[in-house]
Amino acid sequence: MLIKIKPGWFLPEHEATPESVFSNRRQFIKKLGLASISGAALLSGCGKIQQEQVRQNLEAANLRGLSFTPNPKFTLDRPLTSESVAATYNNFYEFSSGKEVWRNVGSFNPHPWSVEISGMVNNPQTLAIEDLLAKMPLEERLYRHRCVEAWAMAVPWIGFPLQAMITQADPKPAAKYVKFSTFYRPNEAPLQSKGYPWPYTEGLTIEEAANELTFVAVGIYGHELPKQHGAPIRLVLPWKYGFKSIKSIDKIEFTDQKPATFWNTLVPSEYGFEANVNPNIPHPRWSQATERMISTGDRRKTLLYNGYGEYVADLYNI
Ligand SMILES: Nc1nc2c(c(=O)[nH]1)N[C@H]1C(S)=C(S)[C@@H](COP(=O)(O)O)O[C@H]1N2
Ligand SMILES: [Mo]
Repeated sequence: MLIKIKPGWFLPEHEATPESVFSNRRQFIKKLGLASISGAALLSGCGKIQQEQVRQNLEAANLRGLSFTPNPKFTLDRPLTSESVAATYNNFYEFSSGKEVWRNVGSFNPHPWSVEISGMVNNPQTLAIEDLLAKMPLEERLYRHRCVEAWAMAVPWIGFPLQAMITQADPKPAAKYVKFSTFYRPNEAPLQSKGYPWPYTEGLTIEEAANELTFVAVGIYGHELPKQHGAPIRLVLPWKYGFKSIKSIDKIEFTDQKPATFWNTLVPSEYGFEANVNPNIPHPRWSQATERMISTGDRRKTLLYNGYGEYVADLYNI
């Protein structure tokens, strides 16, 4: 994503390392006639050595397995993205403006953790993540994910509907929006010392927040979230562009004011508050008609609401 005031360290995705490295490497390999090298490994930036590093990195993270029930309602129209690709191609600007977030999360310590629920609610509370995990029945959902940068993946999240937390908090009738914030820890997140409007914030209308699709993830691929995916707790909104799915949440606030959000504050002309996936509304600098799957490189047609219209179309009047 490109911002108007462009610091030297900031690059939009298609100019950033992974993309340029991939295309240069692809040209290079073509020249050498090595086209037989796995397209998937190439596109993910995962040569054999990196695959091994990723595997070791995930193992070293010692992620706890979670018990959950698969929710058969949410199935996919495309193959699942491999874990090693999803875990090495992330957006998490607190740690990196490129995709190699997994290499920069070493100092981040998401344990212990709690989430403060405040604002226009009858039951303000601070929930320790351990208590939440013990209390909430966990389910697994296979969801498509679409980044505004036109890449996509499909992954198995573990968590619970946000609605369960909303019911507990018991919002007052005046609450019209829900605001979410990520931690602010410049000592653990190197880019929080740079001039972005930290902490990262996002927002939903109360109707969007209560929608069946709106999911709070505490795990992925059978275990707790690795740091690069937003440990220990994040939002997953599969019908909206990925930047709405805020990671590592520590505050949820109910309010009657539309919350200021991170990307909308930086570049209002490019990143709206609603940000629903829509192939017919181009980003000001690129088309949104198609998307690229990060594991295989397949190009697919973008689906309106990322294919989730049956759940969310009645929230909007387009
Ligand atoms: N706190 C925070 N949350 C964030 C981001 C971020 O930079 N910081 N990036 C967003 C974007 S643009 C995307 S596409 C998704 C990526 O999620 P993933 O890395 O787990 O695939 O996280 C979203 N949540
Ligand atoms: Mo994104």
